[in-house]
Amino acid sequence: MTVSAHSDARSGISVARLAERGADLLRQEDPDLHAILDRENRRQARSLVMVASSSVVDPSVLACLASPVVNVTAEGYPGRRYHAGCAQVDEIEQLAIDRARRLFGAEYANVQPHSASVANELALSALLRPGDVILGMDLHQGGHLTHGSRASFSGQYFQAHGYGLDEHGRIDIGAVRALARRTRPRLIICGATAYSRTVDFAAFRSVADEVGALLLADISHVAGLVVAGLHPNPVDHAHITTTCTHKQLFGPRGGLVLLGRDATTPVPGGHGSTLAEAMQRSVFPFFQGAPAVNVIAAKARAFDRCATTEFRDLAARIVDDARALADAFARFGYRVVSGGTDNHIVLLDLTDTGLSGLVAQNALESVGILVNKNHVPGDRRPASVTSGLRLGTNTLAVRGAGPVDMPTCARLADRVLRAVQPRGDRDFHLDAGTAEQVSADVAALCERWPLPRYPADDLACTTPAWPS
Ligand code: DSN
Repeated sequence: MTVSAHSDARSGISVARLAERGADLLRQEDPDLHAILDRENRRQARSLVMVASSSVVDPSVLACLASPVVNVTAEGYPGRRYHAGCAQVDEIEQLAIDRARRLFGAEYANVQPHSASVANELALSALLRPGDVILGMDLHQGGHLTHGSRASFSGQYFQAHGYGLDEHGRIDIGAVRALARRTRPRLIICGATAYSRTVDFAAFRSVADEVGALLLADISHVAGLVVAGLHPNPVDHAHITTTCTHKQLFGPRGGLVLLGRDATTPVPGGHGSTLAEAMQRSVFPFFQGAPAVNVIAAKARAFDRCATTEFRDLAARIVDDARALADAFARFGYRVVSGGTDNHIVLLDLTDTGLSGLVAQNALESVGILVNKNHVPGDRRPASVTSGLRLGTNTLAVRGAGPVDMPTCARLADRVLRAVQPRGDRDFHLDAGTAEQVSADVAALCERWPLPRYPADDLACTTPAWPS
C-alpha cells in the first residue's frame, strides 16, 4: 500500500478555506452560537482591556487552534505514542519543546499541561506526599489559589503556610526565611498573581537550600518579561518553573513546565528518579491523558513570536506603560499597592474611596473599561467583593498604546470612579452623562488601537459591545 497521497500538496486542505468553511457552516446551522461569538469578537475590539491576566493572541495562533490536528489522539510523547498517525504531531510537539527550551534557556520543557494550575498540581503531586508542609504567597497578599490556598487542592492536601508583604508592599525575604525556618517546608512556591514588584528567585533559592526544600517558581504573570530579559529568569534558580502560555506569552490557554540545571537532580525520596523523569511521568500518564495537540501547535507558534525583537519591544512597552499608569493613578490620588510597579501589574487599594472592588469593576465595565476586583493587603471584604482593583498593561501595549497614553486611560477610569455612587458593596448608580461621555472616549481609543493584525471590520459594528 502506498501512502504517497498523504504528502501530496494537491490533496491537502487549505487552512484558510477550512476556516472560511467552518465559519459559513456555523453561521448557517447555528446562528445563535454564531451571533454570540460574533458579539464577543466585537466586544473585545471595543473594550479597553486592562485585565492583568489578559492578552491577545495573534491570528496565526488562532489558526493553529482551529487546525484539524485537533482530531489526533496522541497519548505519550514524541516518538513514544500509544496511537498511530502521530508523525506530524510528534514534529509539532518537538518544535514546541525546542522553542520553549531556547526561549527560557531550559534543559527540559513539557508543553502538555492543560494550564498553569494543572502544571502546579502535577508538580506538587510528583514531589510531595499528602500532608507535607508547603510555603507559598498568601492568596490575599497576591499569591495564587494553587500556592496553598485552602480553597484549592494545594491547601487541602498539603499543610500550607503563607507569606505576605511588608509595610512597603514588598516581599520581605527575611520574613520568608524566618517562616521557612519555623515551618520547615518540603517545597516553597514563589511567584504571584497580584504582585507588582520583581521576585528575587536567587534569594528564594537560598531560603529553600537552607531549609532543605525544593523551590517552585510560577511565572505565569511575568513569563514574557522573563523572556525579554526584563525580569530575572528563575529557570536555573528554581527546581521547577511553571507558567501558563496565554498571559504574557500571548499564546493559547495552556501550561508549561520548565527545568534548568536541576533537571537531572534526583527527586528526594524518588527512588533514583530525576526531576525531569518525575515531571515527565507526572504529566503523562499520572495526571493527563491525550494532550491537546492543536493547543501545543499554538504554543509552538506563540513561542516563535516571543523570540523576536518585536516581542522584546512589546515587553518593554508593557513595563513602561504600567509605570506610567501607576504614576497617573497616584497623581489622581489613588493608593498604589507596593508604591508602583516593576512589571505589568498596577494594584489599586480603594479602601479610602468608599468603593468596593466589585462596584468599581462593574462601574468601569459599564463604560467598556475592563479590570478585575482584587484583594489588597489587609482587605476585610470577601474575595467576591474585595477593596481593590488589579490592572495590567499586556493588552494595551499589544494594541499599540504607549506610556504617553496611560494618563488618558487612568483619567477615563478616574472619571467613572469619582462619579459612581455606590449602593452598598455590590450595586451602584452611574449618571447617564458620565457613562455616555466615557463610553464614547473608550470607543474612540479602541478605534485608535485596533486588535493587532485582526481584520478591522470588527469595529464597524454599531451594536453596543459591552453591557449597558
Ligand atoms: N490566575 C488568574 C489571574 O491572575 O487572573 C487567572 O488567570
